[in-house]
Amino acid sequence: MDFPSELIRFLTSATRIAVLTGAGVSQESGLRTFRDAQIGFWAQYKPEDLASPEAFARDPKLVWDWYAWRREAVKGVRPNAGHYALVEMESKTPEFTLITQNVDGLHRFAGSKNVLELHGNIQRVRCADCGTFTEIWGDDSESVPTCTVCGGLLRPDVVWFGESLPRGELESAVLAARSCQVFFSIGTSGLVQPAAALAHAARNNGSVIVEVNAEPTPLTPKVDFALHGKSGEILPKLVKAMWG
Ligand code: BV8
Ligand code: ZN
Repeated sequence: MDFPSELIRFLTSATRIAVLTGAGVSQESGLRTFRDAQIGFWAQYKPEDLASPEAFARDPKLVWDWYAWRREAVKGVRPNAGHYALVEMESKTPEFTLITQNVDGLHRFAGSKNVLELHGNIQRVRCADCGTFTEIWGDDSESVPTCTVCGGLLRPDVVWFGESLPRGELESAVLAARSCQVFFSIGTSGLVQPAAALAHAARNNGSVIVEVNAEPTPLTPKVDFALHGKSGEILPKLVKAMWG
């Protein structure tokens, strides 16, 4: 794949790069994206109908079991070439911020340092009432495990629809989008707010916007460079074209 020489020139001279990733960057590791139809038992549910406080209040066991199933899926996969290309890009860029919507932890697992997890992390579990984090919990198949401190129900430490994003991470992400010279939007359909607004904040700041995605998205008409294909294939080639 040849890249426009103008894009390579921008990237090699940039000292401040911000990247937003979505579930698409983990697809080649074998994780289904959020919007992909669920499989097996879970095919009967839409993710948006499970990833919410209302769903958890209505049927905590069903929601807990969905996350337990996804936690196991994450344990079984490894970062792909796209994750590692972003580690390399970070090592070559003075100011690099990796903002992710993903909850799988694969960017840190691959070695990325400055990672902002806007939607939390599925490997972390906390009490729905007192917020105490825990690494261990009973695994009886009848009920949702409870907090040893207050007896409240345990839940995954992810941001559900209708819940606010972690303030610190969101503020840092907005700062990075507003101050970067190049903003990448990678493997995301750009449908979920407020994460999707970051690309527009970067654009208003005059950043060069680069989209790397398997298919066009609502952002595509507004980007400077649209690289359509698999991030695990495009990103390593892009890093090679930038730094040999
Ligand atoms: C909030 C954690 C309010 C949980 C997730 C109407 C209009 C606008 C906004 C709203 C609205 N109604 C409601 C809202 C707000 C809502 C929202 O945005 N809804 C959307 C659906 C319209 N947002 C919220 O509720 C947020 N909170 O707004 O709070 C508030 C304010 C003040 C006070 C109190 C409350 C919270 C949003 C966070 C939700 N949690 N995840 C979990 O994972 O279980 S979001 C979830 O969706 C994932 O994090 C994922 O990243 C994200 C997007 O899902 P996907 O589509 O799977 O992934 P992605 O978008 O990344 O798409 C995959 C892309 O990759 C595709 O384009 C595909 O082509 C591409 N691809 C696939 N393979 C590859 C590839 N690309 C490259 N290479 C490949 N190999
Ligand atoms: Zn508790």
